[in-house]
Amino acid sequence: PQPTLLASYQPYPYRIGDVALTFRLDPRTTRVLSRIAFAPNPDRPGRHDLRLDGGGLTLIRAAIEGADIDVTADDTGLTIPAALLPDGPFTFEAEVEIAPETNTALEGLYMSGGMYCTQCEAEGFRRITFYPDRPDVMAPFTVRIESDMPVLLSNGNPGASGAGWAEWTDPWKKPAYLFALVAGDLVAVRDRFTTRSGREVALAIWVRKGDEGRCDYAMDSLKRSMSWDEEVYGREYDLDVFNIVAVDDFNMGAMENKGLNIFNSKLVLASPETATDADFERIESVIAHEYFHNWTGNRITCRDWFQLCLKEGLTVFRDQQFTSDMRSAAVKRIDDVLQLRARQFREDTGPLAHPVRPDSYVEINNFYTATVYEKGAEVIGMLKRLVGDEGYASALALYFDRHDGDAATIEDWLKVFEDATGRDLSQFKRWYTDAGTPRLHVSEAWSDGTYTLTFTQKTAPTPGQDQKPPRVIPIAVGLLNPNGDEVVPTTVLEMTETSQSFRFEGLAARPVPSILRGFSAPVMLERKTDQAERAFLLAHDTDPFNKWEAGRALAKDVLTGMIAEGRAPSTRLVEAMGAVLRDETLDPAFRALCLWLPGEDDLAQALADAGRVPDPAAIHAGREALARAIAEANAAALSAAYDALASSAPFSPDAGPAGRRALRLTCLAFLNRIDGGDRAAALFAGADNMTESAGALAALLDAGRGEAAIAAFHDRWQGNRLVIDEWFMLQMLHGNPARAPETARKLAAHPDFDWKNPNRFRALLGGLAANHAGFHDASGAGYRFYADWLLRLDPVNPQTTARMTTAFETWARYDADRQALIRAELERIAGQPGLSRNTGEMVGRILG
Ligand code: B3K
Ligand code: ZN
Repeated sequence: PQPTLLASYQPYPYRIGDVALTFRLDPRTTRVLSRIAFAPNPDRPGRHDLRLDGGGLTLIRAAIEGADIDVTADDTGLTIPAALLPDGPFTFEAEVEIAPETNTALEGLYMSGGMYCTQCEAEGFRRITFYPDRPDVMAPFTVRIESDMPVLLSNGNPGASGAGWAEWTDPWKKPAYLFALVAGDLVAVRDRFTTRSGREVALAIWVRKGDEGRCDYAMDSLKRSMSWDEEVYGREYDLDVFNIVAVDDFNMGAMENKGLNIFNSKLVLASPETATDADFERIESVIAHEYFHNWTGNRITCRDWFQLCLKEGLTVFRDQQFTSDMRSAAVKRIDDVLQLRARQFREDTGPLAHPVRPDSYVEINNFYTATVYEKGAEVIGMLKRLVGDEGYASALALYFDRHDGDAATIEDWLKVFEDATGRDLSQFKRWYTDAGTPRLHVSEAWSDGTYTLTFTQKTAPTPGQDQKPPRVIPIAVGLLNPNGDEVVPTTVLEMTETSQSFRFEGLAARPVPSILRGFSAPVMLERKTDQAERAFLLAHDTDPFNKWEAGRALAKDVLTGMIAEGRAPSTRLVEAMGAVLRDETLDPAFRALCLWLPGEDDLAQALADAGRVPDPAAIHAGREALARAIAEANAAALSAAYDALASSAPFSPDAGPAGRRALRLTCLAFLNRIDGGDRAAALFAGADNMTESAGALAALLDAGRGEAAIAAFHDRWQGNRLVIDEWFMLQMLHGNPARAPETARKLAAHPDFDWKNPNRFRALLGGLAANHAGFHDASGAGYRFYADWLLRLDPVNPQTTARMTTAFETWARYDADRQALIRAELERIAGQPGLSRNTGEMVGRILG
């Protein structure tokens, strides 16, 4: 297939005045009638054919200005020759037939658990009717739904309705990817919100009967999001209703359709008994994210899909700010950087590396990546640091003012910052156009009270980009004196050259530097230092991110030494961990993060970076050995903390109690290595919430005594799909990794393995891929099993299959045998007749 290129962008030759759609719903033969008012686009003078996108549609009838025309569609759409079109504006009508029941790809109109729902981003609307399915074509929509389903929903405000039909009007012009329709036997949990200018908004979360008791947290998160966006960004909601629908079969997390957000039920439904603290936090942030899209995405959308980061990077940045305000900013920053490194750095240093704004794609759904989302958010964080909080606020005000109603570009975005602050951002723009994570090397010099830091930046070539000119890097630095007092508070150094020095004068003693505070740029810091200095910063740094980072780097040094050189666990680290654990002045959630050892995939990358070939089994064994050493040396403190953190208060999902549970479960994970699972068994028996229940089950599996608990957990929760997903996932992630391929095979044969459901598929197969030592088992059994299932899912659901090929993106790190095994699986997939375009593109890129 031919790639689509950013450089080939052309405006669509027509504009749309309005769109009227009628749906006659039926599982096998849904009729969609459309009436679209077109007018020539003055930005594309001349006469043009009318090209409409469409896929999998049966055309029943098409008409121009009310007169039937004879056209035939191919498998990508239909073209009406200019000769058949009037000179000025005209109306196009079509009637098509589709079969939602057989739509297993979950794109377009499909069915989930007996209800009708839609997913149109990025290019799903063309599976509903013929249309210019591109984000720069925007129009107001009116929708009529005819169905005997009791609840009929679409975008915008409700209009007239009667038995078996309902009408909806969306007054805001929007691109087709924001279209949504839902019809089902649903119940609503309702609430209200009054915007600060006095608009009364009726809020509703629609779920299947029986689920209405698990919507409170989502509703509360929605109201807090609405207030926050008013307070912090001055953005108000703009319709009379805001509807959220939970569906069980969904390819990703959620979707920001105008006025009708559709969510994976995992990100709506929660109660203390069924959801973990991590689930609650994720629900809060995704509810906020989708709500924030109403301004950053919907009111201002993207000109084309290359600009995806315009809405996604910004909306992730906004949801991160929201969570920092609702919870602990330090903990949130650490969590975000952990995710960034685990997913985005991994992507950016491998065969799938691409710019935050890509310039070519075969299948756009393959570009909803950590780079576009999370690195896209980091780039905005850097921009904010460079222009300051006030500069950021005025640039954003200008952005909303200037571009409301537009389909905008990254150039537009940068221009508002330039106009609002007077800064030249031409070099900064490289963060959007150049792929790859810069390595930032630091060296230092000290003489006569002057301390000099010299930085050198270097970015390795990425696919299709050999040259990497220097970028602007904001480096937040603070200096401590040898007593641990801060002598230079956080200062932002602005690096613009390949190599650059910065001097600090008038210091009484050689300082200890704290570099890249708050993780001020998404780079890999390279600095020669020793364990003593890392332990010093862990004890004294005033910047919470760098305090955590020092402990993390220390743990990584120790672990790579243990794994690659057979060194003993470092007593310095073991003691430093004990000190953090006992430091009651620190937030429990922060202490839990400090104690948590780097993951195995992370260690594999660290070893590869150091020029070594990672051995997955040795990594697992090394990490286990260090965890055990920490547990043995700190047994009394861990046990005391574990007991002291027990709570008899009623469950609250708030950050405070959640942080105490996180620390307590971290203590458990260490103690579990020396108590044979006794505490875990007691906790499992007594837990009244899913956080502790799942934590205890994980520990029991790790201790090799999970069997009875696995059975009991399944018995108790077999009616709850989301909890059963967790049940599959925990078994894949915990226990002896050598048995993971076998466990996977056993679970795939379980009657509950409903593999066409993306959550269930991800629980088992995603769980296997996340079990580093199990997935990379030397026999290749993990790879083979995984590839078998990708091949099975591909014809059913190409989008989810393609996304999951990323388990193989790190193949080049490993030894020749594993490389050969992985390549063989990738080639087997690539050679599959009829392989989807989605998976074909991904596998091709991974193979290089
Ligand atoms: N915009 C959607 C993602 C659509 C993914 C299409 N493959 C959810 C979000 O980012 O909020
Ligand atoms: Zn988004």
